[in-house]
Amino acid sequence: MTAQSAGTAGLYGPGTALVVVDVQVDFADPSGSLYVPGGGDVVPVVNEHVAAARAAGSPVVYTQDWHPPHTPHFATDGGVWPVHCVRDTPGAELHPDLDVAGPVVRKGTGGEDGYSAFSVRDPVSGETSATRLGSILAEQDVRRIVVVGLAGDVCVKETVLDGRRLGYDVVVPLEGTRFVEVSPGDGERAVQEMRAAGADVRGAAAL
Ligand code: VGL
Ligand code: ZN
Repeated sequence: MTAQSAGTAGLYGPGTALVVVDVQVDFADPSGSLYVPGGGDVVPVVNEHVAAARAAGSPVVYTQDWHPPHTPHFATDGGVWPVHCVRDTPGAELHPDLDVAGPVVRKGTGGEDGYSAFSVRDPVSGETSATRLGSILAEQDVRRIVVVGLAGDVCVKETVLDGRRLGYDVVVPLEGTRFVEVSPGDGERAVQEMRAAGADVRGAAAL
């Protein structure tokens, strides 16, 4: 293994899935409306994980933040985030260089907050509902997930915490994520929270 290559050795096999979170133009491209610093750098790393997962027979599942033009998720409608990943717009597309080799689970489609890949939450009523991810993983007898993508301190973190709550073993290779750090220290705190929840967080955070 060279210094640049992803730490994929021994990571994948039947029973383990790769979950690629929100590698989308608005997060990964510097022109994106919610750019995660260095976000585009994860694309070649994630592609290495996709190749390793496929070679070892691991399912690969992608998520896509997919918001209506108006949602309480957006600051313009009372929420906290700049408008991003509006359905059917270029910013919502998966990164053009990402290797897509599995189902894409869209989240937030009904105006909910869709932080975790497993569940969405109505920001008004607080009601949560499951995405398709859990059933896709169950169909393939997945017990362990490797989570990469954007942003490490938002949707990756919530996916990891939800995965642990649901009883999955969870591995987070930090080379495959970047942090948006709305507040300084969010990245480091996210790493601590994921570890405290029992996730196997590997490598060094790009912070
Ligand atoms: C995300 C903020 C708002 C993410 C999604 O994918 O990390 N962050 N919506
Ligand atoms: Zn969003």
